[in-house]
Amino acid sequence: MTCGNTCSRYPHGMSAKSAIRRIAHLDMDAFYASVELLRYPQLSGLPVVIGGARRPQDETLRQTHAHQALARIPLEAFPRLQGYSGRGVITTATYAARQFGVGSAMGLMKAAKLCPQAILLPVDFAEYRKYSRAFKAIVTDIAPLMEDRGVDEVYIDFTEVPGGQREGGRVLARLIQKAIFDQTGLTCSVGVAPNKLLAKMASEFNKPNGIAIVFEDDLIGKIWPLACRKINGIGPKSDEKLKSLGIVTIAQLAEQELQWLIEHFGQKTGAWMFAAAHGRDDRPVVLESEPVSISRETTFERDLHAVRDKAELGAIFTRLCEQVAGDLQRQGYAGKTIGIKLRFDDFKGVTRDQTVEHYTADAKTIRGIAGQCLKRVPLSQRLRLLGVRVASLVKSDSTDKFKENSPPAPVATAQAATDSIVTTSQLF
Ligand code: TTP
Ligand code: MG
Ligand code: MG
Repeated sequence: MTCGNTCSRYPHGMSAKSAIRRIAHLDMDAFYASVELLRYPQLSGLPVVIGGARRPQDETLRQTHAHQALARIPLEAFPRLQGYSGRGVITTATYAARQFGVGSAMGLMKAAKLCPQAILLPVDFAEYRKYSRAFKAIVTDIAPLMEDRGVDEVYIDFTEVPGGQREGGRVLARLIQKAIFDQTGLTCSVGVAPNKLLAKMASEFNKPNGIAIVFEDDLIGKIWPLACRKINGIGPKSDEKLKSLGIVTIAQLAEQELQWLIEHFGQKTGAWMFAAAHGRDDRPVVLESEPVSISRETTFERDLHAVRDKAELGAIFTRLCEQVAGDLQRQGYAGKTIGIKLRFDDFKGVTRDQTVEHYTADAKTIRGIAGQCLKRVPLSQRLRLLGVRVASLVKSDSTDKFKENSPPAPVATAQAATDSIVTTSQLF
């Protein structure tokens, strides 16, 4: 007599060996805002936006109420968006604020028009990093194979974790969600799927505080109706191009022949798009995630013009390159894709990059290449922001003086690079 299902940890008599691949993507809900609400619980349920530099009224708030517990500061004492004037940008907003149409990356002045009553708090990165480390430690206590994907998200391999297969991963997802909430007071959303690509999409399905389970069979019903833009790696540019070719949904993308996609997007991207549209992705969950790019950017005090403010702009540009070079050297990396990011006075953005033969972490070299990138942008409009980014990174000690043929780190793939734009843009 065989032992059958009853003594197996896996459903349907499945052995550990044949356990199906279950990958989770966990993303914290309204992360910066939720961390702020831990110290100001009186703001819960209210529209709150986080962004901009610390202002005199923020200091007043803290000083006037220093003798009180922060949780007892009356609502009237909090600064509102109304009347905001300045150049700050929203990092995130509570779900209550999102109902008014405000959200990440929007200028605070625009947000003030949409939701003047929203409470405005300045960013406190140190606090967010503390909670970022805390929630990740809780995850690895339960499921050790975790990949850090930035301040508020991780991938977790559920496949071999006890209970990781139950209800397609829902039981373990619930356990992790509860442990994070019990120990930090923060909520998160989790998607569990056969791979990272689908898990990342699934984690958004039931936000906030939700869980979504996706199986291979769900591709047609749950994934194909979505817009192509929902695929992590299809950015605004590729999306525009797809739209111009008449492709809006993932289903439409999946209808295309591999060869046709390669003709339009090149071998690498075309093949990747084809696989993604069919829900295929075999990237492993890696414990140590290397940074894919290192960048610095600055928003000017006033808009600058490339010709009229040439000297000032040049000095800022050089400083950014020096800072990026310093970051690279301190962290032990060199890169060979140098890029710039500009935002014009009308908030429109543009990026340019160039990949060179040799890896570098040298400020002058970066400045030279970034300068060439800048020449490829029409600069008649005034600028409000300038950024410099170095990507295609390798560990500098793993390179032979950064020679071209040094093995690139495994992270330097098209897809990882796209992931990192999201991650590093949060660090700007
Ligand atoms: P997200 O996970 O994209 O957003 P979120 O956690 O605020 O909200 P959601 O519930 O939709 O996941 O980003 C995590 C944090 O990164 C966010 O709290 C603030 C920061 N961030 C920025 O600073 N700028 C940005 O443009 C974005 C998108 C995020
Ligand atoms: Mg989040
Ligand atoms: Mg996130």
